[in-house]
Amino acid sequence: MGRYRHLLSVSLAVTAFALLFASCSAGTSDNAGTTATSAVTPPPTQMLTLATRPQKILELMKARGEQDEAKPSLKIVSPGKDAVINGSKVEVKLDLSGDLKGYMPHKDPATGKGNHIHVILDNQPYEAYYELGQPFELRNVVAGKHTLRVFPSRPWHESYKNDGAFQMVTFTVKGGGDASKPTTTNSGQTMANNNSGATPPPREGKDVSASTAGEVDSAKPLLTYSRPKGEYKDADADPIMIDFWLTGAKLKGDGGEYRVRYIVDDDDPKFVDKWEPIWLSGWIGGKHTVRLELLDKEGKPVENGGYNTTSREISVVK
Ligand SMILES: [Cu+2]
Repeated sequence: MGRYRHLLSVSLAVTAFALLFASCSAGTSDNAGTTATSAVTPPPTQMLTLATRPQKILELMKARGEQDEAKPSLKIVSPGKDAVINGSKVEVKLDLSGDLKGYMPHKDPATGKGNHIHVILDNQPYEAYYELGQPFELRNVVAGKHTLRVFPSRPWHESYKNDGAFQMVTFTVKGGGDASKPTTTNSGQTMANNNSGATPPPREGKDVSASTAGEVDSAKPLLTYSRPKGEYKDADADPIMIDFWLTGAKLKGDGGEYRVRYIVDDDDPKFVDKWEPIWLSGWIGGKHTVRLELLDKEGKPVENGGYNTTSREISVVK
């Protein structure tokens, strides 16, 4: 009882302080307050600059011990290579091995963060898969040929880039893909609630958008877009990391001849010549497009099933 009273008095004090502070600042900066909230202010121009690896991540790395030197190796147990799956639900089962140095996917319930696997159906944005002990369900997968790409990732979504970390498989969905159509709209958008009152599925999974595989040749150079993705808020939006996976191609700065070109919004193209994440700062609030492309030594896009040029829309909330 005493503890609750203490908490109550603390929260009252915090509230009182906040109110006091709010009224003070409103009283002393009338002009600043009104202009800043104007909805018709023209958007400021965005000037992105390369940033160093954020201090916050350096500290996380330190706290993780040797984990960032791990060489996690993945195996796609299911779906099998060229498997034919009846029905719209595809169970992804992975086997993690290799020199893990303590690396283990798991979501910390307290922070909602942790090591995880990036799971990519066709060329859709990745889904995060945390608990490998049970399968990850790709739901509402439409009939046709599909690709699945997976690779291990850190809590801040930077991928492991060692040999064996990346795996890809092609499979086919038959029949059931169309039966699940009522849960998706014509455009492939997933309806908000497709469980018709049933309890939500206990497994990790995702109602995926409608897509089929590109004509990808896994023996050819392949760029797999990973980050950025989704929404970035406040401190997480400055800087924002660009990260990707590369197979069958070595970049110029790593002794090869390929380049990765990135274009943000309508900015001039920029290049990544070493296969490592980069961080960009200077984002303004709103929606942005990030496009990654794999280029050959002549500077021409390398074609591989359409996957080597990928654009994603992200949103920055500030
Ligand atoms: Cu991630």
